[in-house]
Amino acid sequence: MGFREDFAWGTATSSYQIEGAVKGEGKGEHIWDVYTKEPGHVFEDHTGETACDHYHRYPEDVKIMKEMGLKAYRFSIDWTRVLPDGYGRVNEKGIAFYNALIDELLDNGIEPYITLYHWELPYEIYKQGGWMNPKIVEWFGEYAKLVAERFSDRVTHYFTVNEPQCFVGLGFLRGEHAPGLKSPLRDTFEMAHNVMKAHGQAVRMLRQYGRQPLVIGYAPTCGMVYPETEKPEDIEAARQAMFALQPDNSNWTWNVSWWSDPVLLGHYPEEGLKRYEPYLPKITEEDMKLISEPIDVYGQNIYNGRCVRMGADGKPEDVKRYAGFPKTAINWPVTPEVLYWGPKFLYERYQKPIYITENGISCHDVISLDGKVHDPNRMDFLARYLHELKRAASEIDLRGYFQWSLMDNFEWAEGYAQRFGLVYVDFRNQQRILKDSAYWYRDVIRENGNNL
Ligand code: GCO
Repeated sequence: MGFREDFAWGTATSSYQIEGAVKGEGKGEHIWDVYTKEPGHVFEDHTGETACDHYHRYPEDVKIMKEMGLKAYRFSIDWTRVLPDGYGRVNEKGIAFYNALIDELLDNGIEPYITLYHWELPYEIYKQGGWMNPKIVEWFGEYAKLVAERFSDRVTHYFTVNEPQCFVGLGFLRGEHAPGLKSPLRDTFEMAHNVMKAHGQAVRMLRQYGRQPLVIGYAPTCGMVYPETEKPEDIEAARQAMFALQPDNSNWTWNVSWWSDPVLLGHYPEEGLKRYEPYLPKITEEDMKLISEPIDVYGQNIYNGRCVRMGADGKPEDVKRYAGFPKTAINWPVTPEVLYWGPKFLYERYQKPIYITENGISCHDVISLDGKVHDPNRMDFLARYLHELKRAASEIDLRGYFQWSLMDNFEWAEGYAQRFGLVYVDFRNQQRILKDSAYWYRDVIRENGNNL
């Protein structure tokens, strides 16, 4: 028992975080291009203008992936690199770039997994209302059709939208990510509904225009929940808490069921329909049919979670973390149990094969005097998390794991201050150095996780 023979051991990245080349290649502007130009939005006013210069250095990066023995690589397409306005005119240079990357991956025996939307909302569409404009459903579909037509002869795995919780919540509700808005709740529920419709439309287009049968999934995120003990009542408490709504409306998007029940089960959670009633847009049967267009696999980005137990009142209660609880450089708690309980609860509820589409840690990595990058904290973190995942792999249909991230990159509002990579990037000169963890991960892949 353990990981299946064809388990997809991979790493993940996203376009704006690594590509660079934002000018001169026919790319249009998206909300992050615009947002990062204004001082005060990102740590020390960093931008993704050059990032890891992956656009020019992808052959070297694929070579590194091969050295690490990766079986799979999850990357995203920048919508505005292929459709500068989000619809209409196609930028052939952008298509050529992704074609070259895909070919390089395949030549090196690495399976490409494409994410359609990792937050690059075309500025042209944003000006027309962005996710508030119902036309975005068609526009996103047009983009998915183009991707299917141009890439699906070679790429069979797709994820539609990445972390809607974050791009709606941080971008439009809390104002911490592009475009930096604090919109009324009513608007954010409308956007969320359109995001899910756009997801459904993309699924339809990928199926219709795919040049072969495709494997299509969704890649949401959220904090997971795990039980304090394995007593049935604590497990039940964790299960309930995992799919519950946020107590606080000002952070409502941080939730699993509102985003996944419609897509996988075809309906919004009852409790939410009641609680959010004053803020909801018109929801039709036809909408729900589109949103729940069947998908093949379920992707989930998992970083950490809360521990709960069943309280004396029969309701889940949080278990307080002890003083000095382990945390990462970005201050996230280290909670390996989420890689067992998270996929397990998700599989139970949604009955779809699961991919962990992201999981990883930021550390204070430095180049040591010996010229290497030693990152014992990352190896320890991954060993603990993957050990839990291995247990899950013996119980549920688990297809793959994408470590976040291949290399250090532009960490949104944190700029380059957070290093999540298995590969160190020296942003002064774009030198790549495999960290100790990259070699450690290579060994895990080689053994198919049997050494965990
Ligand atoms: C995502 C994530 C990544 C982050 C990573 C670390 O949405 O997929 O935000 O882009 O870099 O999760 O925070």
